Amino acid sequence: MPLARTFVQSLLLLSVAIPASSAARSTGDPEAPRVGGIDISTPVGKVWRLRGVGDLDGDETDDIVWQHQNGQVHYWPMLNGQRVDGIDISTPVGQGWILRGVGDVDGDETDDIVWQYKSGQVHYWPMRDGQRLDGIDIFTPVGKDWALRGVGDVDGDGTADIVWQHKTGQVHYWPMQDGKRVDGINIFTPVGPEWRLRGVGDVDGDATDDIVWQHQNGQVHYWPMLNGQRVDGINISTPVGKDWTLRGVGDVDGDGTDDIVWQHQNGQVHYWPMEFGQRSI
Ligand SMILES: [Ca+2]
Ligand SMILES: [Ca+2]
Ligand SMILES: [Ca+2]
Ligand SMILES: [Ca+2]
Repeated sequence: MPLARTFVQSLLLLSVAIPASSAARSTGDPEAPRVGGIDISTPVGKVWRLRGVGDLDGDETDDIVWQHQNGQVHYWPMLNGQRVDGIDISTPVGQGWILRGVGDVDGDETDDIVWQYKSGQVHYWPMRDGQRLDGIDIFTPVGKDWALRGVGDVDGDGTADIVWQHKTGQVHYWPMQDGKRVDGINIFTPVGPEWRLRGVGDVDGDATDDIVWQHQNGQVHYWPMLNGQRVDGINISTPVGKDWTLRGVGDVDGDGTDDIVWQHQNGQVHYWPMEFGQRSI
């Protein structure tokens, strides 16, 4: 896979940590009991993996997207933050494909399922009414040193963008239009390797998706985004232990602000309703 020179030429090596004053509050102490948040009924076993959160059926509430270890993709239509059904999606892909994210990359107002083949070719399924309509390749001029981390509208133009991270840490996105990549743009990345990019979604409700991080100590943090660039870095109160994993960001309760979706090591799915970038419960 050829490496795009434009990416490399513009790459900046950045490893400046977020100042301790902004990173140390309310850390995810592994001994701390979970506080607040809402459980979602989780009638699935460990053979299913929670892969993403997005509105596959176009009813304006984001759905929870799963994949079985045999490959089968499945989703839970959500209503008011609870699961109302469980529906299989036709899954004509082989073992080398990884479901990387969910977002409306073609701008038709239904979220699409984004795949990548073994750290190479990116591909998406346009979705309608919760079913797959097609399978379309997206031009992928990146090498294996880039990881596809999330899908969301970081530039606020109404179409979801594809968010990458280089092994050096640099965050980068592809603005998308009609399911096609139209550019490749670096995002200023003042965080070190102790932070992990966990998801993309509009947690502050300003209609631009934000980038959600988690520190190795558990602390959740987000970058409010504007026109594809980071405008701040804000901690979110994180009273959960290491037995919870941040799995996705999406509006599962349908109030117009994306929520943070977790899964416990025992399987239980849970979410934090968000309001203005902070937990409301
Ligand atoms: Ca939905
Ligand atoms: Ca779409
Ligand atoms: Ca966009
Ligand atoms: Ca936002």
